[in-house]
Amino acid sequence: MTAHAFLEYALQRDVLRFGEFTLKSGRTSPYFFNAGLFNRGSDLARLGEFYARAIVDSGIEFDLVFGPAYKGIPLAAAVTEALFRDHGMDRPWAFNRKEAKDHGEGGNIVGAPLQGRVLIVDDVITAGTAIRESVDLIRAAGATPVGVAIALDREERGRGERSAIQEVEADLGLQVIRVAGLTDLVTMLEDTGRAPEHLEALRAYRAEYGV
Ligand code: OMP
Repeated sequence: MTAHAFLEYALQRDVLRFGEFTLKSGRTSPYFFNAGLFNRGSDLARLGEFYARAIVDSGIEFDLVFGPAYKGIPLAAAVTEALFRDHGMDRPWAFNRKEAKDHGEGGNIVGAPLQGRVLIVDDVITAGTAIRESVDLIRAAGATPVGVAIALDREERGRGERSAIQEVEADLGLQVIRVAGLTDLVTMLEDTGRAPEHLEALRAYRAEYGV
């Protein structure tokens, strides 16, 4: 199963770690997914392959891939490359600068003109804060965000009682495409008997913040 293969890879590369981590949302998590540690050429090639497969399987229709600064930028590059290499889909891509620029080419968007149906590529959704910022930015440019592709769905509550993903889908009108989720991780650890000492903590965390 692709999700398990992806999680295996993330564990092997130390991108997925167990311990005690404070999240952006303030929650204390027994695991953390640090996509920045996919820091080799082979990682980008494989990562692009996983995302591209999930995107194509979802059947989503889109005109452009957008990578939000900073971590989304190499992801969007890897994904557009893999969409072309593995699936013959040659799509434009763009990203934003975080800093305002007052000289040179101007503007905060780099790459292809930000227009049409936009697929955002990001690393993780926890409470859904980061994705809202990207949606605002794309709409402000006059384009239409239609979906977001992420590597890991932590399957947590968003701002209210619904899951962050349900909120993103219902409130922002985006189709969420994910390579793997927390349930996949728990199942994989159960099936392989790996990291039994962390499994309990994952279950407890899920009982507290999951949906
Ligand atoms: P939300 O904005 O709450 O959805 O959190 C998503 C962001 O949190 C990601 O874009 C990351 O910057 C960061 N994050 C991770 O990278 N990995 C995790 O496992 C958890 C988080 C997090 O802080 O929730």
